[in-house]
Amino acid sequence: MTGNITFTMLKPDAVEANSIGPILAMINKAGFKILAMKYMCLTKKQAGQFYAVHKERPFYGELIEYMSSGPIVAAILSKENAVLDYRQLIGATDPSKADEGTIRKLFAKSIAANAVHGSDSDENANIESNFFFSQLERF
Ligand code: 3AN
Repeated sequence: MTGNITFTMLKPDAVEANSIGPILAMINKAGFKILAMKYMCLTKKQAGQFYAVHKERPFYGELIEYMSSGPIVAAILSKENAVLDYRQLIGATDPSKADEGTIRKLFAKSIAANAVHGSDSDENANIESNFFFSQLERF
């Protein structure tokens, strides 16, 4: 299925705002199928591993604190052209620059607390999916 999956997290701000249902509805309406899903809290260590590529960025510490501050929903989504189509559905990293109708425009509070994560490449979609889910957890 390479090329047809992406990995997403609904981040602590979206969970806190009771936006899990509305965001999942948008994801399904856009044609994505849910291949795997879990509701969980990340430890600081796990958040640090997941975002290791950003280790040198000034916001790394803030990002790790935030991502381990409350529960998240992690999921693997499947659709043709999943990575690019999902990036389009979620909108720009900075919600003030996100297009109208995108998930981040509708639900994100700030560039740090920006409601959802979406993989930026097929390679990272696989790496991120494997970080959270075993083969037995995919349907
Ligand atoms: P995206 O999530 O759109 O792929 P990345 O990979 O550049 O964006 O950033 C990963 C995460 O780091 C973002 N989702 C956001 O939570 C956080 N982040 C990015 N840029 C900033 C920033 N300038 N200040 C604070 N947090 C940021």
